[in-house]
Amino acid sequence: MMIKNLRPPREEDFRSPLRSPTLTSVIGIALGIAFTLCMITGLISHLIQHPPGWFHWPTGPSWLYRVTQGVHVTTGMVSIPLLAVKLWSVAPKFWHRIPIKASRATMIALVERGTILLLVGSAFFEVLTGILNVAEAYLWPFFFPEVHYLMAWLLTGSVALHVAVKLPTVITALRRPARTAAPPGTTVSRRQLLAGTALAGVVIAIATLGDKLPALRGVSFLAQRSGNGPQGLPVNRTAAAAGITSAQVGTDYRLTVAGSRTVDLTLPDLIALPQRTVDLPIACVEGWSQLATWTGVRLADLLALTGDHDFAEVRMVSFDAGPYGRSVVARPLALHPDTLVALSLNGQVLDRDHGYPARLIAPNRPGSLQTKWLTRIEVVR
Ligand SMILES: Nc1nc2c(c(=O)[nH]1)N[C@H]1C(S)=C(S)[C@@H](COP(=O)(O)O)O[C@H]1N2
Ligand SMILES: [Mo]
Repeated sequence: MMIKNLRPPREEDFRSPLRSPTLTSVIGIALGIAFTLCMITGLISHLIQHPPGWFHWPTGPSWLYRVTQGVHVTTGMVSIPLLAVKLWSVAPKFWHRIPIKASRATMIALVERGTILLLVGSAFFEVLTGILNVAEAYLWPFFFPEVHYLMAWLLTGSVALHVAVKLPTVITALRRPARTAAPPGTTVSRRQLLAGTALAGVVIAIATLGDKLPALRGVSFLAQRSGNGPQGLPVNRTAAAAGITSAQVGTDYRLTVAGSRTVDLTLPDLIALPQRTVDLPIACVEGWSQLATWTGVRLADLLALTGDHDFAEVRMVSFDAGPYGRSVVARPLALHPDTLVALSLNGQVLDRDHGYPARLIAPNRPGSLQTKWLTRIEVVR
């Protein structure tokens, strides 16, 4: 008896009459839309951070990246309940035994099972690493963005193949007249199951998006990062974590602007230059974003000190030797009037955790490229 109960489940063990090709199709389409939006916005974020020669990200509107990255993280989160219900709806198939014979049918069945394994595996990997990244739990030995990006292509390929194979099934299933009542043997109708899944998706979307919409901030439990940090702005990496020393940012501080001419500027030098104040968001790749008021020197004004006008791009170098200690600013953004070397935030001298004495802030740019603790700016011709 015990032994019998311990055997792995069989296809026939799954009895819920709620499972149907129609349910699987409807949820599958929703999941397909969520994954597509997530992939496109993820690809945009990747291209901005690792731009190939042909790619040009516009300098505005300043909130565009905030929106694309918000869509990326939200669609990723919303895909969790969709993925769960989708897998539940086809669960019996995973326990279907393939009769192993030296036949074409066996071959095809095994290949299909293999591609499904890739599909489910890569989907789980992407969603899981995404969630853990949003929670800032780096539990893995690899550099998250690279692996998340590569697996996204595996997932995209698996999804494309899956859609191509299943399209006829989906079309047939959706042509069937809708069954509204609860099927015999259950009290839940398919419509209720779908409504429940949709509700879960909406709750998660609100919980994720809330840090961008002040009215929702109080209920956004998945957006824990909002509001922490000095000067009313979250901190991604603190000065202590980045190993910034008091000597580096004390009275001996110099900002070197290097080009045909090289100038070393003290903090009082920077303060004496014309100041500009702009409202720009920090939009972290991890999903949180927040508007703030920044005051500082236009990057274009600093670059003018070098006498170089035909430069291709500009390199921002931080005291921080970590992965986000350097960034490249393309020429159009470097010359944009709102691109600042900021010295103050929300009316106060920049907190050390926000990049004191000087940090980059530019419109429509991922937070990861808004380099803090600047020590050197290099013109690249
Ligand atoms: N030097 C340096 N600059 C950095 C980082 C970093 O780790 N080192 N983190 C970046 C990231 S990922 C974000 S989201 C923003 C956050 O800025 P804040 O901490 O001032 O809010 O700073 C960016 N600038
Ligand atoms: Mo970030």
